[in-house]
Amino acid sequence: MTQARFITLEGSEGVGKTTNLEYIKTLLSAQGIDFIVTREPGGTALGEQLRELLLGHKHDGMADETELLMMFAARAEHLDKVIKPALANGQWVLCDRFTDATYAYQGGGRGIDFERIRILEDYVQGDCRPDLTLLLDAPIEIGRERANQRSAPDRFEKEQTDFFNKVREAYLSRAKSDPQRMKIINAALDLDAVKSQISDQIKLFFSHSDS
Ligand code: T5A
Repeated sequence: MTQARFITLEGSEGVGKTTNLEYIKTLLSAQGIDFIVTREPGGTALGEQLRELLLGHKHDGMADETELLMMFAARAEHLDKVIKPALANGQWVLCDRFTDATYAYQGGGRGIDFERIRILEDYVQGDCRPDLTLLLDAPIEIGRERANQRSAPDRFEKEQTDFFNKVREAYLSRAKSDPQRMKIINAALDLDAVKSQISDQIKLFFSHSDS
C-alpha cells in the first residue's frame, strides 16, 4: 500500500466513534501502516480553540452561518497544518468527523442549503476528500442514551430529537449517494458486532488500496 489514505469516521451523538477509532488504530497498526489520528472540529491549536467556542455554552444561540463558517475555518487550518502535510508525507490520516458532519449537522440539522456547503467545501478543501468514510448508524435514542451516560451535554447534544433525526437522515442520504466511499455500519449492535463490520470494511478497503 504505497499511497497514503484519508479515512473518516462519522455518525450522530454517542454512536461509538471514539470507541471504534481505537479499534481502527489497531487494524492499521497490524498492517504496519504509518498513520496519524485527528478530529474535527479541532486537530490544531487554533481548531481546538474554535471547538471550545462551538461546543461550549458561552455562545448559545450563535447564528447558523457563524457555526458553519467556524467549522470550515477550523477545517482550513486542519487541512493546512495537519491533514495535507501528513498525506504528502505518506502518512494515512484517521479523522474523527469531517465534512460529512457539516452536511449532516449544519445542512440536515440546521437546514442550511447543501449547495452553500458544497461551495465552501470546494473552496476550503480543493480536491481533498476522504477515501473511505465509515458511517456509524444507530437510532437516535440509542446514541443519546450512550452519550448521556458519559458526560454533560455540549451545545449540540442539547438539541432535540427532531434535530438529530434530520442529522441521521442527511448522513444516510449522503451514504446512499456515495456508496463507494461511505460505508454504513450498524452501530446499534453490541460492540463486538460493530467491530466485526468495521474490520470487514477496512479489509475490503485494504484490498482495493493494494490493487
Ligand atoms: N459537528 C462537527 C458539526 O456540527 N459540524 C461539523 O462539521 C463537525 C466536524 C463534535 C460535535 O460537533 C458537531 C457534531 C458533534 O455534535 P464530538 O465529540 O466529535 O463532537 O461528537 P460526539 O458525537 O459528541 O462524540 P461522542 O464522543 O459523544 O460520541 P461517540 O464518539 O460517537 O461515542 P463514544 O465512542 O464516546 O461512545 C459513547 C458511549 O457508548 C459506549 C461507549 O463505551 C461510551 O460509553 N458504546 C457502546 N455501548 C454499547 N454498544 C456499543 N456498540 C457501543 N459503542 C460505544
